[in-house]
Amino acid sequence: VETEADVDGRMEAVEIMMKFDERFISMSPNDENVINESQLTPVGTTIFTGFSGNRGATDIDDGPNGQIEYVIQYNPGDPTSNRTFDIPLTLSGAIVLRERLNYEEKSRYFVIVQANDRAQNLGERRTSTSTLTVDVLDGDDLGPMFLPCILVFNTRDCRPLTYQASLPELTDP
Ligand SMILES: [Ca+2]
Ligand SMILES: [Ca+2]
Repeated sequence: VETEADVDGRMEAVEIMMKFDERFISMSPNDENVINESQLTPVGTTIFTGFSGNRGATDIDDGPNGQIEYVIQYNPGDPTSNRTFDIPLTLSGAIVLRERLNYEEKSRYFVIVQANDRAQNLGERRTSTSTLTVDVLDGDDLGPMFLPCILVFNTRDCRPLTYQASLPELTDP
């Protein structure tokens, strides 16, 4: 005969199992990180390591369920942010510049970084996101230009302007 206490005990066990089985991961308390980066920073430079070590997300599960990897997500509100930056080593979380910055074109990026654990079943992976704001600092990268300058598409060169000089015809006295 099953008593009420037995049922209670079983429920409790189930609750505890659920609690310890698979937990959500959470990003660092400062879920808004802001860095400044010069527009002259070379492509390939590591620009942010704030998620490395134990400074990023935490996940207290054991085994793969507690291992964290980081990926940059597409941001619909800032569609170029995920191709301008990259996380080549997902376990390190270090963010690397992948495309040139151009202060004159775009001075701020919102990079959505997702942390996920490595549960074997992809569908069971838990995730958490954090936003890295990258403010681009101006650098001295411009050439001389005649004004008005109409930029040639995708370059920093001006479309050649044509000038016309009219010289009065010289007549012999
Ligand atoms: Ca987990
Ligand atoms: Ca500049």
